[in-house]
This record gives sequence, C-alpha cells and structure tokens, in this order.
Amino acid sequence: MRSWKDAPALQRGRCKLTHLACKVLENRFPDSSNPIEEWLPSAPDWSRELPDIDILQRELKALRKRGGKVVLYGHDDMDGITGIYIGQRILEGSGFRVVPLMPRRATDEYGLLPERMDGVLLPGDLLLTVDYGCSAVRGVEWAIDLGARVVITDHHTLVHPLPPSHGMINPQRVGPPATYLAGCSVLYAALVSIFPRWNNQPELLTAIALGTVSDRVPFLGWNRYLLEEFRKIDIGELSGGLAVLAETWPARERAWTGSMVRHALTSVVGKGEDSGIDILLDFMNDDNYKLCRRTWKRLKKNSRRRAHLLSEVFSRAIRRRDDQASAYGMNLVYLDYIPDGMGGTLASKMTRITSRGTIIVSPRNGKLVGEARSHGDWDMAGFLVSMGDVFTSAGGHRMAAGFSCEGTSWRELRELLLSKMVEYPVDPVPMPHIDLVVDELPDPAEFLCLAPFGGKFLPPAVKKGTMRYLMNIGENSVSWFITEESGD
Ligand SMILES: [Mn+2]
Repeated sequence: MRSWKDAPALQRGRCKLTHLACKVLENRFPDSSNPIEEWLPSAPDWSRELPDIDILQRELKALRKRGGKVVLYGHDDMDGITGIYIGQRILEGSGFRVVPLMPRRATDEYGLLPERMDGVLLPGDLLLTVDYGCSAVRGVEWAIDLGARVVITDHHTLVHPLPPSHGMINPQRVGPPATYLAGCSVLYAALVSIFPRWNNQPELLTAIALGTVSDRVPFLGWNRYLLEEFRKIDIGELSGGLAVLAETWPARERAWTGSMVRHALTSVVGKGEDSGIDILLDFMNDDNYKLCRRTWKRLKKNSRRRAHLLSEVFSRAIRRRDDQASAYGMNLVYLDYIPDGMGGTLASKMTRITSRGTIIVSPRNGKLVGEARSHGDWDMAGFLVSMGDVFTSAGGHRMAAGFSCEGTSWRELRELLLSKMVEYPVDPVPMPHIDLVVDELPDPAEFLCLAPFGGKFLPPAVKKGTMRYLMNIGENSVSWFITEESGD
C-alpha cells in the first residue's frame, strides 16, 4: 500500500498519462489509431451523434408558440430521476412549464401508464420521456389519441414494434459508442444541443455522473468525457442537495471506482420502501445545505437498515441457486418473496460477489417478475428479448434488465431459461483480463491517471510469472492484489 501523496500521476489530465498507462490503453483499444482519444473523446457534437434532436427542437418551438406544457415522464431509478432533474432544470430555465411524472415501482406497472397521465397530460402538451418509453406502444398511442405530441428519450434496447411517437432519441438506433450513454445523458445531450448555454453546468454534470455510475453503463466513450467534465467542476458553485452529493463522492478529483460510488451514494439513496428515491428529485432541487445534510444523515440510517435486510435475503438467495444454471456459469434463483425494490440490488450484489450473471425470479400480483444483471460480455436485455413471447414484457440494457411473465409456471419458465442459456452464443463467465506482462511489478500508482474505473473499463491487471495482479483502489490508497477475479 502507498499513500496518494506520492503518486506520480495525480495531476492527471488529457496529456498527463504515464507511459505505462498509455501501454494499457494501447492494449485496451488495439484497433484504434489514437487510443487516448478513444478512451477519452473530446467534446461531442450531440446533434450529429444522436437521431431526432432536430424533431425535439421543432416540437419545443411549436409548444412555446401554442403555450402548452411539458410532461416529463421518467423511470423511478437513479438514472430516471437524475434525468428528470436535468430536464426540469433546463426546460424551466428556458421558460417552459414542466410537470414531472414518475411511476412508483412498488405500486405501478412498468411502462408509460395512461392512468398516470390522465388529467395531467392535456391536448397540446408535449410528452417527453427520459430513460423510458422506447417500448411503450400503449402509452404513446393513448397520448397521441388525446392530442398530445410525444418525444421519447431513452437508452434501452429497442423492442419492435416501436411506439408511434413523433420523435425517438435513442442511441440504440445508431449503435455504439453512443449506446453507452445513460438515459439521463441522452436527455442532457438533446437539451444542451438545443439550449447551448446549459452545456457543462456543474449541477447538471453532478446529476449525470450519479445517473451514469448508478445505471452501470460502460465508463467509455462519451460517458468518460462527461465524467471527466464532472471531475473538473468547482464544487463551490453547487448548493444544497447537489453540494452534499458531490462532497460525498469518494475521491472525486482523484481516482475512484463505480463500486465505491454505488456504495457511498447509490445504495444510500436506495430503492423501495423507506428509501431516498422518492425524495431524490426534491433533494437535488433543495438549496438549503444544512437541511440537506440532515436529510442525508437520515437516508444513511435508513440504508443501514435496508443493508441488513438485504444481507438476510442475500444469504437465502445464495443457498437457493439453481445447480444446472450454475453449471452454465449463471446464477438463477427463485425466491417466494423479495422486499419491494430489492430485486435489482440483490441481483447486482450476487453478480458482484460471485462474478456471474444473475437472474432472480419472484412472484408478484399473480405474475412472475425477474431482475437480471450481467457480467462480462453477456448482453442481458438481448438475451431476455431473444426469448420472444415467453415474457409479457422484457427489456433493459446490456448490464441490467428485467421481465414480467404471465400464465407460465416457475417450472416451465426455468426450463425455458435454461435451454436458452445453453444456446446463447456468449460465455457468461469472461476470462479475467491481463493488460501487461511484466518482470517486475510496477508502482500501481502509475495507473491512477486512468481512473475512474468500472462499467467495462476495469482497473489494470498485470501478469508476473504465473500470477495475475489486479489494481486495488481505496479512497486513499492503491495496491496490487493477487486474484482470479475480473475486477468489476
Ligand atoms: Mn437507465
């Protein structure tokens, strides 16, 4: 272990990469003529990278003329709520009336729900979604029949037939690297290209960083550009809840990993009953720093209670792993009961601890619902969607997805999942990566300039003799440890 103070590359920036760090990048991007630019791209022209931004621009212009409002409909997770914060901030700041709508996962179905919009969305309004809606045929048809205009912004995997919205800003329509973007960043990209004065505002970058890390999207491409802009913000320009979030961010200006942040922030906010997700939007909009500090303290206390409950459910889940699925390299677990909002967290935890993809199924309201997280190159949304009509609904993205299923017993569903797993052309357990083969172990601090690590950009690993060493970062220290783990 060595302290941060003597790290050679602490003062990092685009041109301050160490020689060894550059070698890692060459290894990670073997086909690129400029691995550094590949790793940390310069400022994008969003309107060229994403489709239909021009349509949103026209819709907003027409809306301003006729005087309707924007109904901003988002997913009730960190990505969705940070996206709603961003949309509300920019649109209200640009003179629009905005009404945010978030379905509650505990009580509501997934999707754009007419019953949620009824009485709120009026003829002549613009329904704008964030992190949501790219498969919401029923909700979009309902809104259009009502006489509203509809623009979807989302990053989830496309499932055909697509809803008949007037515009759909989804990077899945153009492919990687744009597909790495979190839902909140898709809306941000669209809105800052229409209203450029909102580009690189510290409060918006803080929201994006939180949405990006929480949503487990790759720390590559534009995400890395946005995270780098977040590193450079002046925290003194933030107030209230946003200041608390940025201050709590572990080693923000130095080197951090996604899992450090999810531990310190995402899991403190949490999901489900008693969690902070219901108040996160108000918290981010609150300017009263002292009050926000107190709220954060309360959230931390609640999250400790949830963590306790989670570890109970976790040990139950570990014991109930399906043997056959384990043999295929995947965790498959059926539980009679999971507390509200905990399925995804539980699947994430199992994936992290076992270095395996995880599918957790439980009954709810007469249906089977599933939460799934992937590991390595396994595309979880792609896998579930490839099962076709088995599910009433299924979707998500590569790393995190979910489904619900009606009229099928667990026994039948299990058989179907297992037979698909065998056929799916990706090994669910990837080989641990090795960046460099060395004679002498280098100073691990040489690689700190490559941080942040997480989401498909794992800490460097080196091989010396027959041993593999993975870089291990703490908030104030860095070291090597001998491991067969991938490092996520
Ligand atoms: Mn998302």
